[in-house]
Amino acid sequence: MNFEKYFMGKIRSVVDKYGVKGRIAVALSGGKDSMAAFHALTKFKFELIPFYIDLGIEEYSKVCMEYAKKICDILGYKLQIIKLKDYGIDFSKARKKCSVCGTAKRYLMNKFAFEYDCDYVATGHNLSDALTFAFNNLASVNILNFRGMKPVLPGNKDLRMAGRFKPLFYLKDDECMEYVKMNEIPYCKEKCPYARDAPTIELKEWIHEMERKRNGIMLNFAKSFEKIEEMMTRQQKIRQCSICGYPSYGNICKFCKLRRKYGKI
Ligand code: Q46
Ligand code: ZN
Repeated sequence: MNFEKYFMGKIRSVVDKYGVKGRIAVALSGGKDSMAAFHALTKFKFELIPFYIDLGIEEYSKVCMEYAKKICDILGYKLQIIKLKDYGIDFSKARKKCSVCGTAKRYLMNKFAFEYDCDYVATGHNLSDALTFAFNNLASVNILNFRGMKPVLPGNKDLRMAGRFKPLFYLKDDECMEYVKMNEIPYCKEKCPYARDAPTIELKEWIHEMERKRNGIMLNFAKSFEKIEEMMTRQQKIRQCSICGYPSYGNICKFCKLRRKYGKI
C-alpha cells in the first residue's frame, strides 16, 4: 500500500468508526500536524471552517498565523481569527504560560465551533502527542486527565459543547511529517518560546524508542487508553459554567477563572 493510501486510511478508520460528518471547525496552529490534518480533511465530504487562535505569544503567534493563512490560500478557504486579548487576558502577564495557553485554547476552540454551529472541532493531535500526554499524566498521578483520550468525543448542544475530532489520532509524528513533505504543505518550523524545557520531549523520545524496538506498541497503548477513557466517561458529569454557560466540570469553568485572575470579570 502506498503511503498516501495508508495515511488517509488511518483517518478514514476514525471517521467511519465514530460516524463523523457535517460541519467541522478546523483549529490551525501553523504547525505541521494541524496543517496536515486540514489538508487531508479537504479530501472528505465535510464542510470545513479553518480558524486560528492568536494567543499573543510575541513574534511566534504572528509567524504561525502567517502559515495558517498560507495553507488557507492554497486550499481556497478563508481563515477566521480569534484573539485572546479580546477576552481581556494579557498572556504576557500569565505566570504559568502553558497552563493558561492550554485552558484558553480548549475553551476558545469549543466556543468558536459552537458559535459557528459546527458538529466538531478538529485538531492536529497525533498518536505521539496523545501517548506523551497520557504517560505524562500517569507519571504525575493525574488520571482524571485521561478524559478525552480518544479520537472523537461527541458534542452536546444543551451544554454548548461541540464534538472533538482528532483525525491524526492513529498516526505518528514521523508519518505526519512525511505527509506534509509529500504534499509540500507549508508549516511553521519555529518552536514556541516556552516549549524549550518541556519534560514531555524526553517522554516522547522514550515512547518512540519503544516503538522502534517493538513495532505497533504505540497503537496498542492508544487503544488501551481509549478503553480506560470509555470506562471513566461513564461516571463523569459535565455541567454548565455558572458565568459563561459553556461546559465545565465544576461550578465555574477554568477559562472564567482565568479571566477573573488576569482579566475582566
Ligand atoms: S502550551 Fe506552552 Fe505550547 Fe502554549 S505556551 Fe507554547 S509551549 S504553545 S504546545
Ligand atoms: Zn465559564
